[in-house]
Amino acid sequence: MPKADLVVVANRLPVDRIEDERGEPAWRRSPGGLVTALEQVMKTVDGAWVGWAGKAGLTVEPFEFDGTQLVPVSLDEEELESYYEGFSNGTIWPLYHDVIATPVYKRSWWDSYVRVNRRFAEAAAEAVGEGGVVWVQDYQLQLVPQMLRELRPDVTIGYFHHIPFPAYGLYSQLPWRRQVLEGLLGADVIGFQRVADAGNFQRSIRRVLKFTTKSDSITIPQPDGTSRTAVAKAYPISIDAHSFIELAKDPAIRDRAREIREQLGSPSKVLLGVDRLDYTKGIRHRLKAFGELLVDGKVKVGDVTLVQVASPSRPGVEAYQDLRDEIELTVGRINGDYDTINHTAIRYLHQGFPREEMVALYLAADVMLVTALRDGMNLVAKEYVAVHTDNRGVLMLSEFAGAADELGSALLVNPHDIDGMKDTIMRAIEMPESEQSRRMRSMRRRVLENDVERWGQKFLADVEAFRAARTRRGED
Ligand code: GDG
Repeated sequence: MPKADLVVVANRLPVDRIEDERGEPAWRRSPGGLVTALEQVMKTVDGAWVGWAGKAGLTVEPFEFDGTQLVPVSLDEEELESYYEGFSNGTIWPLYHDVIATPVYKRSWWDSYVRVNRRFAEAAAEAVGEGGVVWVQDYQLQLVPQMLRELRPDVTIGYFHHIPFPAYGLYSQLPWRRQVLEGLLGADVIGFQRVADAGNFQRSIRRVLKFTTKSDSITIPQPDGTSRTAVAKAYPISIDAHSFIELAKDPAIRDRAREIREQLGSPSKVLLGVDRLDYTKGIRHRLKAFGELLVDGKVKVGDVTLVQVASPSRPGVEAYQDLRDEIELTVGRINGDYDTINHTAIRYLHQGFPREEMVALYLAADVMLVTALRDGMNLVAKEYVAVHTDNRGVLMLSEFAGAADELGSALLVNPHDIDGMKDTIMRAIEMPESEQSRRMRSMRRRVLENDVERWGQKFLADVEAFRAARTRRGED
């Protein structure tokens, strides 16, 4: 396999394994935002992507897909339980989302996390060319930067953290807090969603490792008495706004949006929630606020409908099974009390949909409800804004989602304040078109200017600066 100049390392490869028409295994590009984000960058360089192929026990040799080398890392059933569902999604995910659910600290999960991170680091070390760049993605791989640095000191390393980084008071619970920080500090550039996340990270560095930080820079003492510098700062991720706008212009999708409203019984207002079924997303709080508005008689079935898409997520993790039960009980109760033969209060869909249908739903919705209790960014908020080319529609956005830093013209809410949420839902429903337009215009400007391509360019430009400095040192 030729060595790559840029290697992306992520938990998942950017492809899904499917069966073609003849029943033969084949690969299809997966729809995620990260894949789209990096597609452009990868096309212009000799790129490779290291990641899990999505099926336990599957061992596949590296192969080329659309001009990129894909390097599958194999994970068996046990590792998926301990590294992925266990340490990543049962320890780190709840801890980093402000312990909304209780993190579980299990030593066997940690051991597996170390082992699997090493496997990813070795695969990346193998794939990258002399003096190349490796870009590590997200919380499942926090140890990879340092492991890789030890294997390949010639390589420049970036790491991007897609979820929040918690305040020190919470982070310090982690029994392996030192090892994780040392793992991340193996990178030259450590990117976060919000300025506050970068600040939390730097504070943990000062408290746990006693290293000094100044502005975005961290000074890391080296064994030989010298020191090196790493940068930790915010690079808010975004969406491929133009591809969403293209879909929003498609007459078939616009027709579908009209059809959705008709099929809901033509209510005067459609409210929408789109989330992975995850306890961080505040779906229960949203349902509570909406349910109380029905009880209070402030909204009437037939007049207002809430569509809630909750795409299936992490069914192997117990907290997610419990959450699903709770949400479905609540939806069933509300609908049981308020539905009529021809209208529903909440159209609940525990399903994934093609992107075209998601855009039709966004277009059909008068109000988008993003009520996360904690969220790294929340791309749904940005997607809703991007497709409303007519500047109609209202975004209600949790102040605990990273997107709130950029989308200050949304109706910002504290999802824990149910009365506040109820008032804001009513304000959204009743908002005059002139105000909708003023707010939407300003949000769209932000999203269109700072799209995902720009995000990738900014991050990689900072990584390149480190690579250039390394080359200069090498030449001295
Ligand atoms: C993590 C961080 C951060 C959802 N259901 C369907 C579907 N989606 C798409 C949405 C959106 C994406 O999935 C979800 O992105 P979010 O940002 O809302 O949330 P996470 O999955 O939690 O992502 C988050 C993100 O990483 C990026 O850094 O923003 O904070 O938690 O694009 O549209 N897409 C389709 N069908 C569905 O049913 N096609």
